[in-house]
Amino acid sequence: MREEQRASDERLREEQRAVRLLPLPGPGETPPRVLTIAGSDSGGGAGIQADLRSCALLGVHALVALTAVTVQNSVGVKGFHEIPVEVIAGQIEAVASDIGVQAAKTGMLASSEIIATVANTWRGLGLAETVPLVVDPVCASMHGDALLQPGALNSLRSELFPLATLVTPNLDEVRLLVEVDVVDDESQHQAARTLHALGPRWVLVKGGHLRSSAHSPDLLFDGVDFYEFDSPRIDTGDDHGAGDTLAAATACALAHGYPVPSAVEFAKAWVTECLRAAYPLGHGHGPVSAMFMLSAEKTV
Ligand code: PXL
Repeated sequence: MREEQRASDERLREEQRAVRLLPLPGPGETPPRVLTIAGSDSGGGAGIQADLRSCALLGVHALVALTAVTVQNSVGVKGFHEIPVEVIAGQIEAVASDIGVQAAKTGMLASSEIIATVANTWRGLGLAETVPLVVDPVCASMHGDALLQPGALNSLRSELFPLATLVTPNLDEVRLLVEVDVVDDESQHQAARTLHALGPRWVLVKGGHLRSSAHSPDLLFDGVDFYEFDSPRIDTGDDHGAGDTLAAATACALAHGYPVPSAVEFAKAWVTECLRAAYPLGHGHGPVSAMFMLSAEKTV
């Protein structure tokens, strides 16, 4: 009986691993590359720091085009410094021309000038036709501190969205971008249709901010079909970096050649596990944690 129980536990663990894992590179094998075009979080919870953790723990090599340096901790964002646009374009060109990129994601872009630079560089390098691009339209931190100039919403909609394979707004971002207040299933479908009309190939309207629900229903739309991804709501105040993590994991799966619905399904399972493993940090909100993937079984 105990043997049977052990075998069944092992099967369950195998199934969980299968959900979480992308194909891993062998020793000495070059992994797929994901470019993150995003800001730095000095508190280490969100932004490129979150992206790098998810990429590493999913066996993907992350490339970085840094857009801004935030001054923040677990309590809030005190300010940020924008990286000059030539330096942002230079980072994208340098890595794309030499190392090669299988998928990319954008996070904090801060200003209209930076959005225009990213869009023009992406198009100019001929990446728009060949490399999947996940656009996480970051507007504010979880504390409500602005991470994007209010006037830059238009640039996001008109310049970046048409280049996106997938856009991944949360409900606050949906309200800002298309003025749809998502309160139920019907308004979530309406938001997806309105966002899709702006030009991205796919839209994921994340339901995680529907606080009243016991579930976290995300809705994916390609202009024809709707796909629903549900997961239990993980009730934690330590969810800093959840959106970044979802977008990064989606980009990792796309870099492996997954179709968009499978990539989103994988990323949703990934972020749910990261939410389960979230930890407190400082005096405010702690981060979601990809470190649940680290195993104590291996030693050096
Ligand atoms: O989670 C959105 C986000 C993205 N990028 C940076 C951030 C935040 C939230 O605080 O600081 C740099």
